[in-house]
Amino acid sequence: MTHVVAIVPARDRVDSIAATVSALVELSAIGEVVVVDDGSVDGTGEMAREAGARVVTLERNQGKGGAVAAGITASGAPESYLLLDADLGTSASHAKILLQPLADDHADMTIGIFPKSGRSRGFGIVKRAAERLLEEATGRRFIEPLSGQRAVNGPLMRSLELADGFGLEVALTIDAHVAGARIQEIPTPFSHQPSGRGPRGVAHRVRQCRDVVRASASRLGWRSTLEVVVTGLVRKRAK
Ligand SMILES: Nc1nc2c(ncn2[C@@H]2O[C@H](COP(=O)(O)OP(=O)(O)OP(=O)(O)O)[C@@H](O)[C@H]2O)c(=O)[nH]1
Ligand SMILES: [Mg+2]
Repeated sequence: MTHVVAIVPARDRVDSIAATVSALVELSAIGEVVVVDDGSVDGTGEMAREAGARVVTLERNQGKGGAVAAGITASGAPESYLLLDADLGTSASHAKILLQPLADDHADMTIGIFPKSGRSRGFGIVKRAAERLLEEATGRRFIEPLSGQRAVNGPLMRSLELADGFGLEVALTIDAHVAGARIQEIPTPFSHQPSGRGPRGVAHRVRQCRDVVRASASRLGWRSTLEVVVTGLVRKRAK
């Protein structure tokens, strides 16, 4: 049996963390569930612990990338990692789908695609920018460039320097591609709690955009990054 550690970065997710962790601890493929409580003030850490996770507590908020990096540092050297968002709830049980291609040695990283109906309902701007940046960096079109639901080969993961905040996913894909990794996107029946188009959702997208641009700029250069983002905003994606 391969040794798999699931890492769940969480900030103020007391509403969903227990269901997410409970679903993951039930999966025999997962050896340990590590929740990185990133400066939560709502009791997320306690809920996660009660549900069966090992909790790594960050006193001050470090952002998603820093939290995942802390989870990896605290997790020894597993054969594979699962990265999963805290708001998956009971649907986290589908995480095993992401592991199969790694177990079969068909992929080094898998990315979970949400069903169409369950995808984030934002404005699509950050997603389109991320899609274009990944296309520039890898020559491939990704369906869910920002998906945080991933299985990653252990040695590959430990060889990469993770980007800060919400730049994590785009940077992971670019860096894994540069390292020659086999990357597969897989349809999964996950569901989550999209932040939508309200003030919370807009604030989330602004932070996400900033972090994606920073992570890309440090890999592709500022000039290419800004060119790609600006043309992506102006031009509709060619079908
Ligand atoms: N470590 C850490 N994780 C965070 C932070 N903010 C959000 N997260 C986690 O990142 C994951 C994704 O956040 P969500 O708010 O679900 O974002 P999303 O699903 O990409 O976007 P929406 O569809 O707009 O909600 C969840 O596990 C959050 O708990 C943060 O500041 N630090
Ligand atoms: Mg979410």
